[in-house]
Amino acid sequence: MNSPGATPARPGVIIAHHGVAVEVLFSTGARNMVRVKRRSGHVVGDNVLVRGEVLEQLPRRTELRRRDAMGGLHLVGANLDVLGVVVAPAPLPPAGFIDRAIVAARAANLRPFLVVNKSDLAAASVFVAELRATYPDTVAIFPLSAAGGDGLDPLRKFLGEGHRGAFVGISGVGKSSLLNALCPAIDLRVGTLNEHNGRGCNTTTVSTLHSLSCGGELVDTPGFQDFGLVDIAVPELAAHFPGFEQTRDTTCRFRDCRHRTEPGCAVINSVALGQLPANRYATYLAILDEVEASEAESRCRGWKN
Ligand SMILES: Nc1nc2c(ncn2[C@@H]2O[C@H](COP(=O)(O)OP(=O)(O)OP(=O)(O)O)[C@@H](O)[C@H]2O)c(=O)[nH]1
Ligand SMILES: [Mg+2]
Repeated sequence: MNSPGATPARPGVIIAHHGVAVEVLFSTGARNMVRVKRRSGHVVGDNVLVRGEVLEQLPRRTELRRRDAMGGLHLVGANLDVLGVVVAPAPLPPAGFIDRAIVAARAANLRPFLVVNKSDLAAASVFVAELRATYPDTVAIFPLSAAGGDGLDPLRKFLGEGHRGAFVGISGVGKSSLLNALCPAIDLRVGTLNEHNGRGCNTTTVSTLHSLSCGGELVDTPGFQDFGLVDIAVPELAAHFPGFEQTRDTTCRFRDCRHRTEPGCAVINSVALGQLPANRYATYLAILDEVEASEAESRCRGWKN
Protein backbone atom coordinates (compact mmCIF):
# COMPACT_ATOMS: atom_id res chain seq x y z
CA MET A 1 0.00 0.00 0.00
CA ASN A 2 1.20 3.54 -0.68
CA SER A 3 1.77 5.83 2.28
CA PRO A 4 -0.11 9.15 2.09
CA GLY A 5 1.78 11.62 -0.07
CA ALA A 6 4.04 8.96 -1.60
CA THR A 7 4.11 8.61 -5.40
CA PRO A 8 1.62 5.86 -6.21
CA ALA A 9 3.01 2.61 -7.64
CA ARG A 10 1.46 1.79 -11.02
CA PRO A 11 1.59 -1.90 -11.97
CA GLY A 12 2.28 -2.81 -15.58
CA VAL A 13 4.13 -5.07 -17.97
CA ILE A 14 7.02 -4.24 -20.31
CA ILE A 15 5.79 -4.61 -23.88
CA ALA A 16 8.85 -3.27 -25.73
CA HIS A 17 12.48 -2.57 -24.91
CA HIS A 18 14.20 0.24 -26.80
CA GLY A 19 17.67 0.27 -25.24
CA VAL A 20 17.39 3.27 -22.94
CA ALA A 21 13.61 3.19 -22.52
CA VAL A 22 10.95 0.55 -22.08
CA GLU A 23 7.32 0.77 -23.08
CA VAL A 24 5.02 -0.22 -20.24
CA LEU A 25 1.41 -1.27 -20.61
CA PHE A 26 -0.28 -0.34 -17.34
CA SER A 27 -3.15 -2.26 -15.79
CA THR A 28 -5.34 0.78 -16.57
CA GLY A 29 -4.71 0.19 -20.30
CA ALA A 30 -2.46 3.27 -20.61
CA ARG A 31 0.96 2.94 -22.28
CA ASN A 32 4.03 4.98 -21.42
CA MET A 33 7.74 5.02 -22.10
CA VAL A 34 9.89 4.82 -18.98
CA ARG A 35 13.60 5.59 -19.11
CA VAL A 36 16.00 2.85 -17.97
CA LYS A 37 19.77 2.35 -17.97
CA ARG A 38 21.15 0.90 -21.23
CA ARG A 39 21.93 -2.52 -19.74
CA SER A 40 19.10 -2.46 -17.25
CA GLY A 41 18.45 -6.21 -17.43
CA HIS A 42 14.74 -5.63 -18.02
CA VAL A 43 13.06 -7.61 -20.74
CA VAL A 44 9.74 -7.83 -22.51
CA GLY A 45 7.23 -9.63 -20.30
CA ASP A 46 8.62 -8.26 -17.06
CA ASN A 47 6.00 -7.24 -14.53
CA VAL A 48 6.91 -3.87 -13.06
CA LEU A 49 5.81 -1.20 -10.61
CA VAL A 50 6.38 2.34 -11.82
CA ARG A 51 6.61 5.21 -9.34
CA GLY A 52 7.12 8.48 -11.21
CA GLU A 53 10.19 7.76 -13.38
CA VAL A 54 11.39 4.85 -11.26
CA LEU A 55 10.75 1.34 -12.45
CA GLU A 56 10.84 -1.64 -10.09
CA GLN A 57 10.98 -5.11 -11.59
CA LEU A 58 8.86 -7.75 -9.88
CA PRO A 59 10.05 -11.37 -9.50
CA ARG A 60 9.89 -13.45 -12.67
CA ARG A 61 7.87 -16.64 -12.98
CA THR A 62 10.04 -17.79 -15.87
CA GLU A 63 13.04 -16.37 -17.68
CA LEU A 64 14.41 -17.52 -21.03
CA ARG A 65 18.03 -16.78 -21.88
CA ARG A 66 20.34 -17.59 -24.76
CA ARG A 67 23.98 -17.14 -25.65
CA ASP A 68 25.19 -15.76 -28.99
CA ALA A 69 28.20 -17.02 -30.97
CA MET A 70 30.48 -14.47 -29.25
CA GLY A 71 29.44 -15.72 -25.80
CA GLY A 72 27.14 -12.75 -25.10
CA LEU A 73 24.08 -13.39 -22.92
CA HIS A 74 20.61 -12.32 -24.05
CA LEU A 75 17.26 -12.42 -22.31
CA VAL A 76 14.58 -13.55 -24.72
CA GLY A 77 11.57 -12.86 -22.51
CA ALA A 78 10.16 -13.05 -19.01
CA ASN A 79 7.05 -14.73 -17.63
CA LEU A 80 6.54 -16.80 -20.78
CA ASP A 81 4.60 -20.10 -20.73
CA VAL A 82 5.34 -21.37 -24.22
CA LEU A 83 8.03 -20.94 -26.87
CA GLY A 84 7.21 -21.08 -30.57
CA VAL A 85 10.28 -22.07 -32.55
CA VAL A 86 9.50 -20.75 -36.02
CA VAL A 87 11.18 -22.46 -38.96
CA ALA A 88 10.59 -22.51 -42.72
CA PRO A 89 11.88 -24.42 -45.72
CA ALA A 90 13.60 -21.15 -46.69
CA PRO A 91 15.71 -19.89 -45.03
CA LEU A 92 16.55 -23.15 -43.25
CA PRO A 93 17.45 -23.14 -39.55
CA PRO A 94 21.12 -23.71 -38.62
CA ALA A 95 22.01 -27.23 -37.42
CA GLY A 96 20.94 -27.83 -33.82
CA PHE A 97 18.91 -24.58 -33.57
CA ILE A 98 15.61 -26.37 -32.92
CA ASP A 99 17.15 -28.77 -30.39
CA ARG A 100 18.88 -26.05 -28.41
CA ALA A 101 15.71 -23.96 -28.37
CA ILE A 102 13.67 -26.93 -27.12
CA VAL A 103 16.21 -27.76 -24.40
CA ALA A 104 16.46 -24.12 -23.30
CA ALA A 105 12.67 -23.78 -23.20
CA ARG A 106 12.12 -26.96 -21.21
CA ALA A 107 14.93 -26.12 -18.78
CA ALA A 108 13.24 -22.73 -18.21
CA ASN A 109 9.85 -24.43 -17.61
CA LEU A 110 8.37 -23.31 -20.92
CA ARG A 111 6.50 -25.62 -23.26
CA PRO A 112 8.15 -25.56 -26.68
CA PHE A 113 6.28 -26.01 -29.95
CA LEU A 114 7.33 -25.88 -33.59
CA VAL A 115 5.78 -23.57 -36.15
CA VAL A 116 6.64 -24.52 -39.71
CA ASN A 117 5.84 -21.47 -41.81
CA LYS A 118 5.67 -21.07 -45.61
CA SER A 119 3.72 -24.29 -46.21
CA ASP A 120 2.84 -22.75 -49.59
CA LEU A 121 6.43 -23.32 -50.83
CA ALA A 122 7.14 -26.43 -52.93
CA ALA A 123 9.80 -27.70 -50.49
CA ALA A 124 7.45 -27.48 -47.51
CA SER A 125 5.87 -30.95 -47.51
CA VAL A 126 9.22 -32.78 -47.45
CA PHE A 127 10.48 -30.38 -44.77
CA VAL A 128 7.41 -30.93 -42.57
CA ALA A 129 7.67 -34.73 -43.04
CA GLU A 130 11.33 -34.62 -41.94
CA LEU A 131 10.45 -32.60 -38.86
CA ARG A 132 7.60 -34.94 -37.97
CA ALA A 133 10.03 -37.88 -38.28
CA THR A 134 12.68 -36.12 -36.18
CA TYR A 135 10.31 -34.95 -33.44
CA PRO A 136 7.63 -37.65 -33.20
CA ASP A 137 5.43 -37.16 -30.12
CA THR A 138 8.03 -34.73 -28.76
CA VAL A 139 6.66 -31.28 -29.45
CA ALA A 140 3.48 -30.03 -31.13
CA ILE A 141 4.11 -29.10 -34.77
CA PHE A 142 2.01 -26.45 -36.55
CA PRO A 143 2.58 -26.38 -40.33
CA LEU A 144 1.02 -23.22 -41.77
CA SER A 145 1.35 -20.35 -44.15
CA ALA A 146 1.32 -16.82 -42.82
CA ALA A 147 1.04 -15.60 -46.40
CA GLY A 148 -1.83 -17.83 -47.48
CA GLY A 149 -3.52 -18.22 -44.09
CA ASP A 150 -3.61 -22.04 -44.22
CA GLY A 151 -3.20 -23.88 -40.93
CA LEU A 152 -3.54 -20.83 -38.67
CA ASP A 153 -6.61 -22.04 -36.76
CA PRO A 154 -4.94 -24.83 -34.73
CA LEU A 155 -2.26 -22.35 -33.62
CA ARG A 156 -4.91 -19.74 -32.76
CA LYS A 157 -6.71 -22.36 -30.67
CA PHE A 158 -3.51 -23.37 -28.86
CA LEU A 159 -2.50 -19.77 -28.10
CA GLY A 160 -6.09 -18.92 -27.19
CA GLU A 161 -5.86 -21.29 -24.23
CA GLY A 162 -4.35 -18.27 -22.54
CA HIS A 163 -0.64 -18.81 -23.05
CA ARG A 164 1.96 -16.10 -23.16
CA GLY A 165 4.54 -17.12 -25.72
CA ALA A 166 7.36 -15.87 -27.86
CA PHE A 167 8.29 -16.60 -31.46
CA VAL A 168 11.97 -17.21 -32.02
CA GLY A 169 13.77 -18.17 -35.20
CA ILE A 170 16.30 -16.94 -37.69
CA SER A 171 15.65 -13.77 -39.68
CA GLY A 172 13.29 -14.22 -42.61
CA VAL A 173 11.29 -17.27 -41.50
CA GLY A 174 8.22 -15.06 -41.10
CA LYS A 175 7.77 -14.47 -37.36
CA SER A 176 6.38 -10.97 -37.82
CA SER A 177 4.30 -12.04 -40.85
CA LEU A 178 2.78 -14.74 -38.68
CA LEU A 179 1.85 -12.34 -35.90
CA ASN A 180 0.23 -10.08 -38.50
CA ALA A 181 -1.65 -13.06 -39.93
CA LEU A 182 -2.85 -14.13 -36.47
CA CYS A 183 -3.94 -10.62 -35.62
CA PRO A 184 -3.92 -8.08 -38.51
CA ALA A 185 -4.36 -5.14 -36.13
CA ILE A 186 -0.78 -5.68 -34.90
CA ASP A 187 0.67 -4.58 -38.27
CA LEU A 188 4.37 -5.33 -37.73
CA ARG A 189 7.00 -4.43 -40.31
CA VAL A 190 7.84 -7.35 -42.58
CA GLY A 191 11.07 -7.62 -44.58
CA THR A 192 12.20 -9.35 -47.74
CA LEU A 193 14.81 -12.04 -48.24
CA ASN A 194 18.24 -11.19 -49.60
CA GLU A 195 18.19 -12.02 -53.33
CA HIS A 196 21.74 -13.40 -53.31
CA ASN A 197 21.91 -15.58 -50.20
CA GLY A 198 18.19 -16.12 -49.45
CA ARG A 199 18.60 -14.92 -45.88
CA GLY A 200 16.39 -12.53 -43.94
CA CYS A 201 17.34 -8.88 -43.56
CA ASN A 202 16.99 -8.53 -39.75
CA THR A 203 13.85 -6.47 -40.17
CA THR A 204 12.61 -6.66 -36.57
CA THR A 205 15.05 -4.94 -34.24
CA VAL A 206 13.03 -4.72 -31.01
CA SER A 207 11.09 -7.43 -29.14
CA THR A 208 7.45 -6.50 -28.66
CA LEU A 209 4.64 -8.17 -26.70
CA HIS A 210 1.15 -8.31 -28.22
CA SER A 211 -2.27 -9.42 -27.01
CA LEU A 212 -3.97 -11.57 -29.60
CA SER A 213 -7.63 -11.22 -30.49
CA CYS A 214 -7.86 -15.05 -30.39
CA GLY A 215 -6.63 -14.98 -26.78
CA GLY A 216 -3.12 -15.33 -25.44
CA GLU A 217 -0.13 -13.07 -25.86
CA LEU A 218 2.91 -13.30 -28.13
CA VAL A 219 6.34 -11.72 -28.23
CA ASP A 220 7.80 -11.03 -31.68
CA THR A 221 11.58 -11.15 -31.43
CA PRO A 222 14.35 -10.03 -33.78
CA GLY A 223 15.73 -12.99 -35.75
CA PHE A 224 18.92 -14.58 -34.45
CA GLN A 225 21.16 -17.42 -35.59
CA ASP A 226 22.46 -18.79 -32.30
CA PHE A 227 20.47 -20.33 -29.50
CA GLY A 228 23.48 -21.12 -27.29
CA LEU A 229 22.49 -22.75 -24.01
CA VAL A 230 23.06 -20.85 -20.76
CA ASP A 231 23.83 -22.57 -17.44
CA ILE A 232 22.49 -25.93 -18.54
CA ALA A 233 24.10 -28.84 -16.72
CA VAL A 234 24.65 -32.18 -18.47
CA PRO A 235 21.81 -33.97 -16.61
CA GLU A 236 19.42 -31.20 -17.69
CA LEU A 237 20.53 -31.53 -21.31
CA ALA A 238 19.96 -35.29 -21.19
CA ALA A 239 16.59 -34.84 -19.48
CA HIS A 240 15.31 -32.27 -21.97
CA PHE A 241 16.90 -33.38 -25.24
CA PRO A 242 14.11 -34.05 -27.76
CA GLY A 243 14.11 -37.71 -28.68
CA PHE A 244 15.41 -39.08 -25.39
CA GLU A 245 11.87 -39.26 -23.95
CA GLN A 246 11.54 -42.89 -25.02
CA THR A 247 14.60 -43.92 -23.02
CA ARG A 248 13.30 -42.42 -19.79
CA ASP A 249 11.79 -45.68 -18.54
CA THR A 250 15.06 -47.55 -18.98
CA THR A 251 17.86 -46.68 -16.61
CA CYS A 252 21.57 -46.38 -17.22
CA ARG A 253 24.01 -48.29 -15.00
CA PHE A 254 25.45 -45.02 -13.67
CA ARG A 255 23.12 -42.46 -12.16
CA ASP A 256 25.21 -39.56 -13.52
CA CYS A 257 25.54 -41.14 -16.99
CA ARG A 258 26.40 -38.57 -19.70
CA HIS A 259 25.37 -41.01 -22.42
CA ARG A 260 28.75 -40.65 -24.10
CA THR A 261 30.84 -43.81 -23.62
CA GLU A 262 29.61 -45.21 -20.32
CA PRO A 263 28.98 -48.97 -20.14
CA GLY A 264 25.37 -49.97 -19.50
CA CYS A 265 24.06 -46.71 -20.99
CA ALA A 266 20.37 -46.96 -21.96
CA VAL A 267 20.70 -44.25 -24.62
CA ILE A 268 23.70 -45.87 -26.36
CA ASN A 269 21.81 -49.16 -26.18
CA SER A 270 18.74 -47.59 -27.84
CA VAL A 271 20.93 -46.30 -30.68
CA ALA A 272 22.49 -49.77 -31.13
CA LEU A 273 19.02 -51.32 -31.27
CA GLY A 274 17.90 -48.76 -33.85
CA GLN A 275 15.25 -47.37 -31.48
CA LEU A 276 16.93 -43.96 -31.36
CA PRO A 277 18.14 -42.58 -34.72
CA ALA A 278 21.93 -42.23 -34.90
CA ASN A 279 21.65 -38.66 -36.21
CA ARG A 280 19.61 -37.62 -33.15
CA TYR A 281 22.30 -39.08 -30.93
CA ALA A 282 25.03 -37.30 -32.96
CA THR A 283 23.23 -33.98 -32.41
CA TYR A 284 23.05 -34.72 -28.68
CA LEU A 285 26.82 -35.41 -28.60
CA ALA A 286 27.54 -32.12 -30.41
CA ILE A 287 25.48 -30.15 -27.87
CA LEU A 288 27.00 -32.19 -25.03
CA ASP A 289 30.45 -31.01 -26.20
CA GLU A 290 29.29 -27.40 -25.92
CA VAL A 291 27.70 -27.91 -22.49
CA GLU A 292 30.84 -29.62 -21.18
CA ALA A 293 33.03 -26.84 -22.60
CA SER A 294 30.85 -24.24 -20.91
CA GLU A 295 30.96 -26.19 -17.60
CA ALA A 296 34.77 -26.33 -17.84
CA GLU A 297 34.90 -22.58 -18.52
CA SER A 298 32.71 -21.82 -15.48
CA ARG A 299 34.91 -24.05 -13.29
CA CYS A 300 37.98 -22.21 -14.58
CA ARG A 301 36.38 -18.85 -13.80
CA GLY A 302 35.52 -20.14 -10.31
CA TRP A 303 39.15 -21.09 -9.65
CA LYS A 304 40.43 -17.75 -10.87
CA ASN A 305 38.00 -15.72 -8.75
N1 LIG B 1 6.09 -17.86 -49.28
C1 LIG B 1 5.88 -17.36 -48.08
N2 LIG B 1 6.60 -16.29 -47.69
C2 LIG B 1 6.36 -15.81 -46.44
C3 LIG B 1 5.41 -16.38 -45.56
N3 LIG B 1 5.45 -15.68 -44.40
C4 LIG B 1 6.37 -14.74 -44.55
N4 LIG B 1 6.92 -14.78 -45.78
C5 LIG B 1 7.95 -13.90 -46.33
O1 LIG B 1 9.15 -14.06 -45.59
C6 LIG B 1 9.88 -12.83 -45.57
C7 LIG B 1 10.30 -12.49 -44.15
O2 LIG B 1 9.16 -12.24 -43.37
P1 LIG B 1 9.24 -11.55 -41.92
O3 LIG B 1 7.89 -11.69 -41.31
O4 LIG B 1 9.79 -10.18 -42.02
O5 LIG B 1 10.30 -12.51 -41.21
P2 LIG B 1 10.86 -12.42 -39.71
O6 LIG B 1 11.07 -13.82 -39.26
O7 LIG B 1 9.99 -11.57 -38.88
O8 LIG B 1 12.27 -11.74 -39.97
P3 LIG B 1 13.15 -10.82 -38.91
O9 LIG B 1 12.27 -9.75 -38.39
O10 LIG B 1 14.24 -10.29 -39.80
O11 LIG B 1 13.65 -11.76 -37.87
C8 LIG B 1 8.95 -11.79 -46.22
O12 LIG B 1 9.36 -11.62 -47.53
C9 LIG B 1 7.59 -12.43 -46.15
O13 LIG B 1 6.74 -11.98 -47.15
C10 LIG B 1 4.65 -17.51 -46.03
O14 LIG B 1 3.81 -18.08 -45.37
N5 LIG B 1 4.95 -17.95 -47.28
MG1 LIG C 1 10.33 -9.81 -37.83
